[in-house]
Amino acid sequence: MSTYANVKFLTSAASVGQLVADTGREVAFAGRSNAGKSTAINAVTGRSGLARVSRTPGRTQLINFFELATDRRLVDLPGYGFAKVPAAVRDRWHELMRDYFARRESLVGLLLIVDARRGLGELDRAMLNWALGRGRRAHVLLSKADKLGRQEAIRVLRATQAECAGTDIGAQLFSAHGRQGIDAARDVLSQWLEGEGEGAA
Ligand SMILES: Nc1nc2c(ncn2[C@@H]2O[C@H](COP(=O)(O)OP(=O)(O)OP(=O)(O)O)[C@@H](O)[C@H]2O)c(=O)[nH]1
Ligand SMILES: [Mg+2]
Repeated sequence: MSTYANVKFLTSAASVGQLVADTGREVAFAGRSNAGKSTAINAVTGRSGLARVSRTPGRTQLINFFELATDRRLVDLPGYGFAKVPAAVRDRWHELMRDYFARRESLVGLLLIVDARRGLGELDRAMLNWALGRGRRAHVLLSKADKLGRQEAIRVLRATQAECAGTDIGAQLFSAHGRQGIDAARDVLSQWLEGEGEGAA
């Protein structure tokens, strides 16, 4: 299994003009503000200080690129759904996301981070539908699973899987703090980044 030993921060983009060259393959981590996207990137790469973790929701307003190997990237997207963000900031966010998703050829999959205590929300469903509509892979990490009891965690997992039934969207429990589901998430990433079952990139 890859340990992503050579992962490094590449750049932050505030506009589509600043995106890194659209070559190879990349996987984007998306989700509500504070869902645990940056923490998940740190957990799967095994590099605790790589992506910035914040207690203040909505802090990451840039698209951050991390290089795992030549032409293989992880992308930390700014979170959505944070009510206290000013309308102008939200509008800019929408524009940036729309442009990124519309034109990004190297984007092979969406890892959707959903706080297990909340479950899938309307904007999460919109993201999943977008990914499927454009022929991208998608997988849900039900994050912060350590905050739930076992029964409740399993209930949320089953409900999420039921919602995704009939698609090839996977869902799993995940906890960076509890070290749960990290290897499973890595397996998904490496399958997508290696392009298993698809033509070579
Ligand atoms: N208990 C618990 N807390 C977590 C876990 N993962 C993340 N958190 C906490 O959730 C908060 C938000 O984590 P981030 O990784 O910054 O979330 P984010 O989705 O990147 O947030 P934005 O970039 O602001 O959208 C932090 O206080 C983390 O410590 C987890 O597995 N368990
Ligand atoms: Mg973040």
